[in-house]
Amino acid sequence: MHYALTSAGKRLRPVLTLAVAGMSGEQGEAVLDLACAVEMVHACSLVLDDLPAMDDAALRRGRPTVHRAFGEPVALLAALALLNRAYALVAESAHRLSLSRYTSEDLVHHLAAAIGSGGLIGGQALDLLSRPEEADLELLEYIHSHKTGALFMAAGELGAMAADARRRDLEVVARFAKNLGLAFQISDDLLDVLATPEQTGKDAGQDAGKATFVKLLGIAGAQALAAELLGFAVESLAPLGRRGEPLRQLAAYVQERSR
Ligand code: GRG
Repeated sequence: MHYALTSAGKRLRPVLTLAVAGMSGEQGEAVLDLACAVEMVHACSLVLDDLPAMDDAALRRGRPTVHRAFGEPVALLAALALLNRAYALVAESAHRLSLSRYTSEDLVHHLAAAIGSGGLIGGQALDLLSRPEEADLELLEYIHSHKTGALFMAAGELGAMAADARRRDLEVVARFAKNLGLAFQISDDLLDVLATPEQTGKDAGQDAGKATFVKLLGIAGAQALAAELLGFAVESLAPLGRRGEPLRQLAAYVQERSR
């Protein structure tokens, strides 16, 4: 668990949680714990994704994947333990925040919905089961907005809930995070063909047998779609005014990232 969680990841999802909560001045320990829970879910998903039964990856965050370092049984158990710790941490931190608009159950339920068959797990299942030659843009968007986008959305929404945000602000954050997550996945597809393992910390060409935005649209087309989605993400922040500035900076980071 420690190896999976403390390796050199970018922490983009928990940073999103902290940035959204911070927009409303909520920056205490409970929000930090909530952000850690989001990163635990992400780390769990990476451990599972890397297993021989899925991507069979050797390298992650610049070092051997968890199953290569500790064996498959330990990798599976570490992933499950991270997931369970994440739920417990969300429940505990939501309780400590004593919110007026949301209950602790709301936050746990929200995370569970984002991870389950209508979220990460559903997206991953469709990714594994669909034949790459059959995939069109609609299917690819569905897969990635679930497999990757759902956790970005949950990260943003949990941050908004932690700040007791009004429904309207919650919806703005959800729209922003949805577009950011999909753009992030497209940039991931681009880095898979354009970047080296030294840059990304993972094997290059990992997506070779899969349908990707780069295969469907070409490099320039994928870059254009990512830029368009980031444009939508930034536009959707208009109702937040200057408060949305940290989120604009996150969108700029995704536009420029090289790892
Ligand atoms: C039970 C949580 C859970 C998941 C099961 C395995 C699975 C279902 C889903 C896989 C989801 C997945 C790994 C999607 C890929 C998302 C993606 C682009 C990961 C890379 O994220 P970065 O670049 O990684 O933010 P770092 O290492 O920087 O954190």
